[in-house]
Amino acid sequence: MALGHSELILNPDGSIYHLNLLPEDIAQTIITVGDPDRVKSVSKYFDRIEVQKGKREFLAHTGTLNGKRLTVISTGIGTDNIDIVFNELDALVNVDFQKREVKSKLTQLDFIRIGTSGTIQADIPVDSFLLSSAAIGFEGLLHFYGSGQGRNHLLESTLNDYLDWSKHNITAYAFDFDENLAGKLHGNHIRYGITATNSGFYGPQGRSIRLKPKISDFNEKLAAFAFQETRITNLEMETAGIYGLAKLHGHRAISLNAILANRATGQFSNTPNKTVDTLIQYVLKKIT
Ligand code: R1P
Repeated sequence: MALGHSELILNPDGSIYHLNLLPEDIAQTIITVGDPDRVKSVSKYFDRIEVQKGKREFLAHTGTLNGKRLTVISTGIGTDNIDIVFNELDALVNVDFQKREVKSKLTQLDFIRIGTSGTIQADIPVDSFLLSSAAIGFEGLLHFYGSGQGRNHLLESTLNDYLDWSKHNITAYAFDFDENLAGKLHGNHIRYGITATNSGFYGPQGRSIRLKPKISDFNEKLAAFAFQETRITNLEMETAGIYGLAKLHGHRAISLNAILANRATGQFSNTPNKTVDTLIQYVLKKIT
């Protein structure tokens, strides 16, 4: 059945509503970054840039590096934006825009997030790199999809039982990374851990400037959770949504974070731009 004009919204030039992109504008390997300014920090390393388009916080550059076609796109902050970016990127490859119908054959995309994050573990230094082996979402995005089949139920139930935060109306969901894609990005200095994603930067990450978070031991409680020899390592605002929506759409995703803050020791990186640039160069070398 054809998708209605209110459901699959296309701009007059045939591009998808928010991203302003045409199907031919994107590559099969897509780097996502939060900050629109980080898009050019990635594409400046491309040999050639063929597409530069954007709308709102969603800026995309597509080009080639060492013969491989790549797209880098900014998502802005938060999983509300991840919902838009992942549904629309999927539609660009898996929906026939002329017929307004889902194509019968799936095109699989590879997503690599290059993000920034704060660790909650005292022994993880600032300026280190962390690959999320799983992500837990407290912000609720995946509760709006029939996502049972793709979730890590054991992690989810073990964590929710341990936290006992349903009394605060907080129930986490959990998804794993794509192991094969992670294998491609592996390196000696990459750390692994479970990433916690939430809906804000202050209260939802246990930060207090003037307002006190309702759960006073939020970070400490997460930091003390152990699951199959892994632990919760860091807090940010996108990875759980990325892992969930990539899995449900049949795509592969991994999230790499430059650790800029250590919430347990109170430190912040003295060289955040250099650290992010080093991570960008590492990723580009690994995937091309
Ligand atoms: C908060 O400052 C933002 O930085 C982190 C968080 O997830 C949030 O989006 O990631 P990015 O640097 O990729 O945006």
